[in-house]
Amino acid sequence: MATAIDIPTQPPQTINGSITLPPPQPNPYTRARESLDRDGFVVLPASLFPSFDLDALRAAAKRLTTTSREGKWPYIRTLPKQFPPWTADASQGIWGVQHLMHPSNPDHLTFAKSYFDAELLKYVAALIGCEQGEMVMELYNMLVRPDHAWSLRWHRDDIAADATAEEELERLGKPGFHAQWNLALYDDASLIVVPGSHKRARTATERSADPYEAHIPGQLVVELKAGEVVFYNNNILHRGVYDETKERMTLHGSIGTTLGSAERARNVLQHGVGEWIKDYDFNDFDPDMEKRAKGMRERLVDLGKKSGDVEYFSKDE
Ligand SMILES: O=C(O)CCC(=O)C(=O)O
Repeated sequence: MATAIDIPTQPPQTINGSITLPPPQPNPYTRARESLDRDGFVVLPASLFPSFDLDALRAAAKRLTTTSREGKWPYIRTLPKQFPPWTADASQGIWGVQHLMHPSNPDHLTFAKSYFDAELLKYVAALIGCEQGEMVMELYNMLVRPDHAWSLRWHRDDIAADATAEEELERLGKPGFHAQWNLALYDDASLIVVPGSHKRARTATERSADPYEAHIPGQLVVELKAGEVVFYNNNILHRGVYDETKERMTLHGSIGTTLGSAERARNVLQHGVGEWIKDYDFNDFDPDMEKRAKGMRERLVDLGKKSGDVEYFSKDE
């Protein structure tokens, strides 16, 4: 099981009346980046994000999940399909809700406040290695408990299962140019990763394993407490294993950077964000958030213009 990295805050020590400062602690953003680079994921404690309003987010998440299960929200991840595109047909059940910030969602601002949260964006910039002014708005979706027991196969988000070891290494050697995270609104142990696998080709065991193999050597269940955030490299070997009896409402976001826009175009636009983002109105945001959000939206629209048509990653699965 993974636990959140500990960000210590030590008070000054007093010895014989004089104050000695504690040894300097590494900056928390740097520490998070080191963990992500080393392990392929990093869990951040809820205490780092005091501005997340979990009660408001849960209420908004419940409303949209109910609407989605009733077939009244067309942007859903449907069973039994792992990759986009998904249809709007909820009759076989859902495992995700897409486009939380779509302006037709009455609660879109509640979700947007967590997506454009100033502290979250500081971590995003540090984890990607870019400036705030280079960040690009991408996806904000939600992963929910499926209507029956279900799981995703082992995969890397942007490398096909039949890639050769050379192809895997070539892709893994390039920067990801984005950050992807899960923010759990309820305790969540659905995500399973193989730490360190974001830096190497699959082993012979991993390559020949059943796609739904229950135990891959070294695998680790990422156990999130409500309010915790896991950032992970989306090309780490991972899967989702879902318990239909346990409430799951985990916000699933990604943010990119202009440094890598061409690389990211397919990943983002295959989810259909381009259809509504141009009309997005940020006027209800507080001025700082409005500025951040508008900049990130503009950069996404530019990316859409440059990238043209996009293909789906794995259309039929
Ligand atoms: O359920 C999860 O946390 C993992 C989701 C996932 O692997 C995916 O959407 O590709």
